[in-house]
Amino acid sequence: HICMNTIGSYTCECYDGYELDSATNQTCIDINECLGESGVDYDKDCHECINTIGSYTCRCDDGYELHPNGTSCQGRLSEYD
Ligand SMILES: [Ca+2]
Repeated sequence: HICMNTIGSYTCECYDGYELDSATNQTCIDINECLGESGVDYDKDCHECINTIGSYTCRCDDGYELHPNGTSCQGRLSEYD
């Protein structure tokens, strides 16, 4: 993660998919996007959200497959493939 000195202290920023541990404000920890809201914290087309370190992935309903971006589901018979 990235830390910046400020006057008398310092602050840290985390890479995408991570957030500062609120207990210490010093360690970046994975965000569990799946605990959030569908369409806000994870893709609304993600049928079953599965948290991963630094990101998340999805398990898709029958007839759907994981989108190449790994974070949503798309119809298997899509004409847009
Ligand atoms: Ca995550």
